[in-house]
Amino acid sequence: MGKTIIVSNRLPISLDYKDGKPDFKTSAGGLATGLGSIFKEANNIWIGWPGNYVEDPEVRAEIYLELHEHKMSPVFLTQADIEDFYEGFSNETLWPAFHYFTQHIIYEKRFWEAYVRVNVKFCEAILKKADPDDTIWVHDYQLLLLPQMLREKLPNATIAFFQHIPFPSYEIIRMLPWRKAILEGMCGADLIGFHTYDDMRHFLSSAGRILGLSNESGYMQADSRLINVDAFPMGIDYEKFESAANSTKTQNYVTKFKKLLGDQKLLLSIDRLDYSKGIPQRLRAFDELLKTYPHYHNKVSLIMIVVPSRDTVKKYKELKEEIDTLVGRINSAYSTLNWVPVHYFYRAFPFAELSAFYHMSDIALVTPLRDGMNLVCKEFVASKTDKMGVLILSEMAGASKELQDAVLVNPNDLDAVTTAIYEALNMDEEIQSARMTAMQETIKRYDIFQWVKVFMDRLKIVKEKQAEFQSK
Ligand code: GDG
Repeated sequence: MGKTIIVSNRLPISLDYKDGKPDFKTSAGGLATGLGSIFKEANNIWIGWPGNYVEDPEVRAEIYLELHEHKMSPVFLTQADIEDFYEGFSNETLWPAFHYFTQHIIYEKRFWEAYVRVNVKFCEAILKKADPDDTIWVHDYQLLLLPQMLREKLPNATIAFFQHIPFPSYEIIRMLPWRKAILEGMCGADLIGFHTYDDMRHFLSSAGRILGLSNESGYMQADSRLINVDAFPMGIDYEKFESAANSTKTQNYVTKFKKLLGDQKLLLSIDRLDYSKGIPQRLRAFDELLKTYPHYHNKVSLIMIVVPSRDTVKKYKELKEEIDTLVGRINSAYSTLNWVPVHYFYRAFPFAELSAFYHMSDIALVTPLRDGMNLVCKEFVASKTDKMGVLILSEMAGASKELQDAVLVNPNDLDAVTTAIYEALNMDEEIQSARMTAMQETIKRYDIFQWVKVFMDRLKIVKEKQAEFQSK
């Protein structure tokens, strides 16, 4: 059996410089944790971009050697790659298209050419490491062309693809001038995974209408190859969030934060800066709550963490300004000397503090306009070890399909979100506990390790079916 190669645009590290020397921090993200169980085994490796532009060839060589020690292999991007492939086609064409923000899509030939060029760059980097019988698991929308590029060079390899963001309706896909190449690129994989059944159906519909590939129970036949398409809703490292919530470190933060905040109900909002997350809409609903129910002044606060992301892209800069303005307006209208309605942080927090925020908050307000899955809501539920608390969740998040015991809302319906907050603030403790327990059972059962296992097991089954099919 060959080795497994994980491929994603970003390696699970952040690269910094200490006294002019490259310095890495391994990322503790969900994907890194889940796949850690694979890529750290045997000869397996992870291939991706370290996340920064590195000009000096000597520094690149140093980074290469250092990462090699950690079973990672870097793909270096030029400034033009970063601008046109990453910020351009990935984040200004595909991201808005796949999240249904058609008004934000930029159609730019230069971006597309860079996207092809960087997918080729990844393919070449993989070919240097791959053997013909390896398993290659490609992740996400930055690398949609890669499965087919790999298939041409390694016809017998086992190639899988998982998309972390939504896959939109055919009506959106057909808008993209490069729709055929994109779908053909994905179809180089043996197994194509999405978070939800709807994403899967949208993909199958586009593959049928644009490539003429019909399917039977999620199996498509392209040339002499069978391709399986299915939904694999991603989980979290449940145990990590549960045990952190009960740890002394988190509890110390909880005590400290509660003392600072005083006796009030806490709403929590955590996202990367992104227009798909519905942050301004959420602030407007909170504003409406304070306007409609003045008895909550001094009694309820919103803790809003916005993690800096893509802030070199114009749309994101504008969004940041809109959020700053809205928070300023709410706080200036309602603050008193001992109460601030919105505690707003434009930065990431260390894990123990994040765990404390999850554990101590009464309500998590997770209202994206679109989200592939959304892990924040699952992390909140896992951290509520006393089973008290309410999750308000957008119907547009992939997670809503599993978490039917959340208070589900349409994030575009301001009144509905305001009412949901009001109901959550007044929810009976027994009901809170019952709903939280049900959600915890779901998330605990299907955690990140189970997700990886189910996906890899399916990949094996697909290869067996293919062998059977080809021998007929
Ligand atoms: C994409 C898809 C899909 C947040 N603030 C802090 C912090 N975080 C961590 C959370 C969580 C992660 O960031 C965010 O994950 P999400 O899933 O919510 O969102 P995206 O980044 O948009 O992820 C999404 C996901 O891929 C996986 O497939 O669910 O739909 O868009 O894990 O904990 N971590 C720390 N400090 C913070 O302040 N340490």
